[in-house]
Amino acid sequence: EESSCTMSRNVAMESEKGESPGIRSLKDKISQSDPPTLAFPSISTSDFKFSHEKAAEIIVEKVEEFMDKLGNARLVLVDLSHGSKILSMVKAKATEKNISSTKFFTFVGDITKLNSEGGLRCNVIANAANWRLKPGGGGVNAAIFSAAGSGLEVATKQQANSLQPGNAVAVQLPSTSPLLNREGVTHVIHVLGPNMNPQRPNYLNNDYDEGCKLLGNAYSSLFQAFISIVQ
Ligand code: AR6
Repeated sequence: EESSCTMSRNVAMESEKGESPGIRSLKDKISQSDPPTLAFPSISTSDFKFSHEKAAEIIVEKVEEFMDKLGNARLVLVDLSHGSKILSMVKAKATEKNISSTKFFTFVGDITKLNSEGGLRCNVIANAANWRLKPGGGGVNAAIFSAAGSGLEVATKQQANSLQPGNAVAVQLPSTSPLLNREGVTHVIHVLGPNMNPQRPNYLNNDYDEGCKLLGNAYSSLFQAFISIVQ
């Protein structure tokens, strides 16, 4: 019930009379193309142990800030389970602030299988990355690198070797990537959030002044990178 995804199938109706198969399949493709959509996980709230309450506040604040810059594009916060605390908190706050539910909504599913398993086409997905921009390490980072194939690591290295907390880097998937061919994802945007886990690099030692600033920066960088890709 998390989804309010709508498919636009209206163009297909027009491709009836005597058109070449080429034109027809092109129109079918257009009819299947949903609005530009960024699916993103909640940055820093699992392995990096950032406060869910503070993160929910920042997500909604940043989504609101970017609403006017989106055009017909959409933002979707994704998490794995229906019991996700962060999804329910964000949903409640977004409703409170009257944020348009067609331009921003939450969705339960694996971010690497949104199209194949959830029927939600997202041309861009965000990754909660590590500073080395390396595969593995668990969480959504491991899932995305594994689903994208080795081409993502190569393409990422061509863009950047590391990332500072609060920053994002967009990477275009190579044409061979299963994430592109199966899910329709053209870009992955790596985001490094603030870290409140003493076992991980760049530990902030509970400094939420700095942490909130960095998480805000992380979402600004993410949404800005998405807008640059789709406009
Ligand atoms: N699909 C959708 N959401 C997911 C998935 C998935 N496949 N997997 C996890 N989530 P985390 P962080 C959600 O820990 O806190 C890594 O080891 C999860 O429920 O992935 O920013 C990196 O290498 C949570 O809501 O990211 C870094 O070292 C959200 O994604 C470190 O973890 C983020 O959880 C980053 O930690």
